[in-house]
Amino acid sequence: MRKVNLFIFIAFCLTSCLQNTSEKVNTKASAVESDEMVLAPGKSAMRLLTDRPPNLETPLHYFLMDYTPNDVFFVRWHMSNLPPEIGTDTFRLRVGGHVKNNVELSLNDLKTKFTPISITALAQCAGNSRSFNDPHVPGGQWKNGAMGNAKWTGVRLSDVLKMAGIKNGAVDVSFNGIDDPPLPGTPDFVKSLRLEKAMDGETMIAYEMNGEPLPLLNGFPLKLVVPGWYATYWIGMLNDITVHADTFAGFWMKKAYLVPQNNRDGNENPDSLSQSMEPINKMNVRSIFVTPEPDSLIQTGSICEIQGLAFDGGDGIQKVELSEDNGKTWKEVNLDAVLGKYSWRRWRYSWKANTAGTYIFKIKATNTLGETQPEHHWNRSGYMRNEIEVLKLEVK
Ligand SMILES: Nc1nc2c(c(=O)[nH]1)N[C@H]1C(S)=C(S)[C@@H](COP(=O)(O)O)O[C@H]1N2
Ligand SMILES: [Mo]
Repeated sequence: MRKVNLFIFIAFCLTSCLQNTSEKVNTKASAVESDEMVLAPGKSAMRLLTDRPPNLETPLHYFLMDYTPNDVFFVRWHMSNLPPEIGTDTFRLRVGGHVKNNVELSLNDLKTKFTPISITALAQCAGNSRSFNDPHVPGGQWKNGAMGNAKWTGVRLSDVLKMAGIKNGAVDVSFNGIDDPPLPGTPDFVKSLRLEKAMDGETMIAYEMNGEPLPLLNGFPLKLVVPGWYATYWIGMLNDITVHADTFAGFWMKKAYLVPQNNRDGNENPDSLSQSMEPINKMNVRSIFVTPEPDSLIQTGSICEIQGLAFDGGDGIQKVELSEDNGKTWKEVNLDAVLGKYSWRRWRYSWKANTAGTYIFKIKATNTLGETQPEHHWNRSGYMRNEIEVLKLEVK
């Protein structure tokens, strides 16, 4: 298998993010819209979307595990200037801006001066599953593998902000990582949260993922973890936190990662696009099939173990229903134990393939708020996709 080196200091190609206002990756210079599998540093075989910047997708069968192994956890970067290594002794996290004391923390400070916490949470790219959109939308053509479930260990963001001392009148907190734009003039990837969200006691700075330091390609040494929110906010290689007395107006908050305003499911009509947009935030409810894979051949009379995942923004999955007759009738499937409110939840159903024929299965989750999935889902950027999934199986 081809090995790829994803770390560069000089920009070889014009991968200007300015043209890419959404979750887009450059599909001309170095992208492959195929199923090419590659070995990237620190990673096992993954599907390559682009190599500069690195974008790698997790093969579906790993979703038969409760936690996604670090060596196949999806990778999504906007900027191609990534350092090939980061010195653990010299690394510092800076906290500044509208605070009483500027703070500089080493990794050791974070591990010794704060109470550690662990949260199991699903990281899902806002553009996960974009390739299935109809009409087609430009951007990284992800299948369902731009997500992963992990146990994150680190410190509460609120504890770190309290150490710096927030001044009265603070509104937003912004987060930046070590990665840089390939060209001057390209806006650096900086995201922000409202102060209340930053202080909620769950938003955390993680130094471990599944009990290990984060892989470099997943944001070593520190990643902001915003449980229940799309992973665009989960800034990797985090080394700068700035508190703002005004609304933070960076490119990646004002021009990119926007969804139709006041619309929980993110749906948009292609013929009359929404006029008012807002920054994407909490994940909507969703379920997917993991096994069998589409168009699998099933033996007549056999028991077919159908398995998949369901998840939402942290309100909790209430039920998952499966249809074997293209949506005419539905029955509830069995749910595995809850691993945490921000985790995905695995579901399974043993189906007896009694009679030969073609079967169209559908899967639909409902959360504890009663929110469920639409028959059709689309928006201009291909974000928040949660259309009811269809699986076709042949029984022979
Ligand atoms: N520093 C930095 N953090 C970042 C990004 C980035 O480009 N740079 N991309 C974001 C997006 S859009 C996603 S989906 C997640 C992906 O995290 P992962 O690569 O560890 O899976 O990182 C987020 N954090
Ligand atoms: Mo993303």
